[in-house]
Formats: sequence, structure tokens, C-alpha cells
Amino acid sequence: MVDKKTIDPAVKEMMEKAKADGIITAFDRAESTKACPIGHVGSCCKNCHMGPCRLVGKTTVGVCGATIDTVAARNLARAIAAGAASHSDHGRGMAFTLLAAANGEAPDYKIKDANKLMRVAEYLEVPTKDRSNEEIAADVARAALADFGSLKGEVSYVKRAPEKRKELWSKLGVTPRGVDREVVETMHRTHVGNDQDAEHIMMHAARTSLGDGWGGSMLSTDISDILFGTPSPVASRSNFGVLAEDEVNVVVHGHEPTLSELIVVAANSPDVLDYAKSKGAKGINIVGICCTANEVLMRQGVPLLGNFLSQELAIATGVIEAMVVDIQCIMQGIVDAAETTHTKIITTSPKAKITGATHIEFHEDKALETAKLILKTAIDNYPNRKNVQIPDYTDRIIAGFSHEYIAYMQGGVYRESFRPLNDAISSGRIRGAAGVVGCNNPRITHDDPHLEVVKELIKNDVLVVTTGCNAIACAKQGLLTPEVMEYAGAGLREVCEAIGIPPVLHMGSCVDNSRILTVLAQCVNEGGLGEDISDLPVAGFAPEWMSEKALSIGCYFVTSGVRTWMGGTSPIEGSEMLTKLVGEDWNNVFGATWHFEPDWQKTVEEALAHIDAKRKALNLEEYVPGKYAKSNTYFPADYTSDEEFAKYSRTRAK
Ligand code: NFS
Repeated sequence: MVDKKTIDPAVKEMMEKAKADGIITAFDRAESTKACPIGHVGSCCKNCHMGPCRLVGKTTVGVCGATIDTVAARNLARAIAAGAASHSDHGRGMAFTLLAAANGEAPDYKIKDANKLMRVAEYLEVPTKDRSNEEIAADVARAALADFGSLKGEVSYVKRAPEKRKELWSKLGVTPRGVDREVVETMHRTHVGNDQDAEHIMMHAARTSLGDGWGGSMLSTDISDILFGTPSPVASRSNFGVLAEDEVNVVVHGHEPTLSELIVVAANSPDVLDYAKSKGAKGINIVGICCTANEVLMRQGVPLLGNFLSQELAIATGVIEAMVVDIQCIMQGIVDAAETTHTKIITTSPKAKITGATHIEFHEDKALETAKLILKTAIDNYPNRKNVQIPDYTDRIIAGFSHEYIAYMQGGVYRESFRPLNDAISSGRIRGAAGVVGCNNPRITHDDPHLEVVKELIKNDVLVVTTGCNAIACAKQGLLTPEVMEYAGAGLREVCEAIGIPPVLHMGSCVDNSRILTVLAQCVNEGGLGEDISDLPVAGFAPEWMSEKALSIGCYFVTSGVRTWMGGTSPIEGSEMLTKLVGEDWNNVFGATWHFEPDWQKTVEEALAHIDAKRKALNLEEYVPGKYAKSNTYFPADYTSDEEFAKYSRTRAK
């Protein structure tokens, strides 16, 4: 059990209200449902009906003879395959939407970023000369769809990786061919009586995860940019205070921007607004939860209500007319929570229904019409509010740092490059960079390791890029604004002030972790920091992970060359061999290792030592803390303590 359930004051306030209203949340269920100690460490095999075999105590092999190492590797590989499938099936959906838009079958969608379309066409080898955007887009969509079950030797985007990394993957036989093929092969290999060598199983898990990162997820990000625009910095707000007392509140929750973008459009149409006013509301307030929130924040500035663990508590406010969900990270518990209030849970994806929810299926050919119907349902519900309470906490944020914008901000349209960033790293102004990403987990104090890891990194001059629920945690506690320089080390602060960026860059949703891969490849290709991603002084973190998608991300970070730490307990703790394989031996295979470590402080210490070792190997200038300080007046003595943090945090009552 965790000592504290959350550090977010708004979430705390809602927990009290939920308790009073009889709403049971994931926080409560995590307390009453003990994790199965055998499955939790990867030692339970249920891949056939001779079992499940629980490999514990004197039982060291399953009925078929499978060892604990084989069982743990099969479980991990299957989880990675499920994560890769989720990201990539989302990506496939985006490709189908682009195809429909290009063919005129989805009239409410347009090609918003023609420049990006041209760049993607080049990657996918689609001819562009003397062709209309629609013709190009249709071929781009077809090429993307073909990539999923590719007949070729490799997914198209592998070409975006540094030469050395591509050669390594090819030598190891892990270059992903197509994510469908890798996922299917994982399921095949892990069926009873098939691949029974842990190391061999994990090599294929690596290939599957690479199919996600450099295939499905990267395509998803690129196609979303073509359809809805490539993000650039946008200001917005976050936390429960974004809910409006006198407007119809609609929460978009899930992952695909296809629906949420259209809901934003519909909410601004005069007929819908007039209808809302006819019911006594002043307007319509769209806010987001989970990664769909990051998608519409980055492109439309839609405020963030909260991350994964806020979904049930949001309902407890009593002011949400509709929670509109599509796919992934949606707790079934929201339906029960909604029973106590007037909130309508509306499922929309043909792939995901929830018993007890209202299903209004969303199809691209009638996108705006469906979005309006959903909003009308929410508006009709506005007069039904009963017991309302909005926690009065909010903070300002700046989000929207796509890899394109990061290149642009370092030199403008004509001179965009990664040179200033690479130079800042070489000189030791910036010690290194880290991607901090991933979920919440009620078995870990909500948002606590997320924030501590980020604060400690920037204090130590490590530039942070963030996505997913970490990005939302940072947003809620004031870490996504330039003012957060107060927490940053002197060198990092100087660089960020010169470029005009915060030291924590919001890069989007979880599929947008592919943007981080692109940035890493661009840093290598810029020159001066080695020849491979594994040469860079960088690290990856998922401090509060829980989902299979997070395992796929962790695995592709590592197999792309980024040493990575996942918080909480280890899903492979049952196998010493497997723990050593990914945590030590993979350094000689992929040039990076993968760690599961509950002590966040230890993860940061190890990461800083790792960053320094990489700097040394590259013969970069020695990093000296405070070397670039103009004065130390802006260094709070110990701003990682709760008191100091409270002083500097701008999470406050409105
Ligand atoms: Ni990603 Fe985790 Fe979900 Fe987003 Fe949040 S829980 S793996 S961060 S919302 S996908």
C-alpha cells in the first residue's frame, strides 16, 4: 500500500467528495484488491489449459516443462505485443481516416498540413510531382496501411534511424518488417510448445516493440499531423479548475484525435451553442483526460482536466454532462461512478463498448453530425446536475513541442537545425536529455515520482521532454511554463532562456513518443554527439507505468539505444535470468539496458551517472554544476522539499 494516494490537491479534494458520495475509485480498489504475488512478478503461465501453472516455491517448471525464465519472457513478450498492437491499431485508424478524407468519403476532414504531407510522402516513396494533395494523401494512406502487414523486409520509417542503429538491427535480425507480422509472430512464438528460450523470445519482443516505435506509432503521429496540423506551442490551462460551473462540460477521454477534434469543431458551431444557451448554459466547455487530452491540447489548446487516475474523480464533481470515450486507458469503473451523478458515459468506438454506457458510434463519413449528436445529448443533460463541487485549482501551461517545432525554434525557417542543442550539450550547459513518460498507477503515490523525477532532472541541467500522463502531471503542477526556470540548473536555464522555451517540453500523447525517437535520430545526424542513439547522454523514464503500452514503449526506447528506468515493481522479478538479460546483458546487444526500480531517487542518480559516463565516452567538456550561473540567486536552497516546492509551484486557487 502506498503512504499517500496523491500529491495533487484537487485530486485529494475529490477523493473526499467521492467517499462522501459513495463513489468507489481505482484508489479504493487498489487497496482492497491485492495484486496476485505470482502473476505480479511474471511467474504465472496461463498460455494453455493444463495450467495456469504458478511457478513458486518448489514448483520450478510448468506442466509442459517451461522454466520460470521462459514463462516470464513469454509473459513480457505478450504484454509488449499487446502494447504495440494498441498503438499501431490506433495508427491504422488514422491511416483509414486519411484515405477516406483524400477520397472525399469523410467530408469533415481536410488535409491541414500539406508540408508535412510532402515530407511523409518522401519517406513513404510516394510521388508528389504534378499531383494534387488529395492524390498524394490517398497514396500516403495506402503506403502506410501496407506498412502494417508489410511484405517488404522492413517498415518504411526504419530509414529515419541513424545508419549505425539500422546496421545493428539488421545484424541482430530485429529490423521490424511490419507491426502486424511481428505481433502475430509474438503470439505464435509464445503459444504452448513453441519458442522456449528466454533470450530468443526477447529478441522477437524487441523486434515487435521496434515495429511499434518506428512503425505504428510513428505513422500515427505523422498522419495525425497531416490531418489536424503539426503542433507548435500553445497556451492553455490544467487541473480540475478548468471545469466551468455555468457551461456544459464535456470531457473527451481516450486516445484518437479523430473524434475529439470534431467535438471541438462542433462545440464552436452556432447551432450547438444556441442549443446550449436554450438550456440555460453560457456555453460549451470541452476538456480532456488522458492522451486524447494531449492530442487536442497540442493542436487546439483544449485544457487538461487530469491524467489516468483522475477519470473517476472527475465524475464526482457533478458538473460533467458527458464523458465521451473512444479507446484505451478507459476504466470500466467510470460507469459505476456515473451512477451516482447525472454524468453520461458515451462510448464511441466500434472497437470499445462498456456495459451500461450509452453507445453513439462514430464513423468518419458522418463525423460532424455524430459529434453534434453527442453534444446535444450532453446539453440535454445540463439541467440534471445535483450535487456539484469543482476543486479550485488550475495552472497555466505551454504545450505543443513537435520535433518539427524543436528544429524550427533553433534557427527559424531557413536555418532550422539541432546544432544549438548539440552544442549546448557538448559544452556542458545542458548535461543531457531525458524522456519522462507514461501512466499513473494507484499502487504508486499519484503524480509524486512523475514530478520528483522531472524536478530533479532539470535541477541537474537535464532537459526533459514529456508525453502522456507525465506531461499532464507536469502541467498540473506548473512545470510546463517558462517560469519553471526557477527549478532549473544554471546552464539549462541559460539555454532555455536564450531559445525561449521551458526546460520541460510537452511533446504530446503516448504515440508521440515516436517524436522523441525522431529528435534522438536528428541529434545523432546533426553530428558531434556520436554515431548512434546509444552514444547520446540521454535517459528514459516511466515512473508510474502500469499498461502494456508502456512496456512496448520502454522496450523500443531500450532497443533504440536509450537506457530506460520504469518505476514501481518489476513484471519480471520472478526470473533472475531475464532481469539480468535486459538489465545488463542487453548493453552488449543494444547498447542500452532496461530497469524496473521503485526508488525514484535511485533511478535519477543512476541516470545522471549514466549521462556523465556517456559524456566522458564522447570526450565532451566535463559537466560542472553551476558553471554557467550568472548568480545563484535564483537557486532555491532545496526546492525539492515539499515546502519549497509549494512556494514555487503556481498550482493555486484561481
Ligand atoms: Ni500512455 Fe499509460 Fe494511457 Fe496515455 Fe496515460 S495511462 S501508456 S500515458 S493515458 S496511453
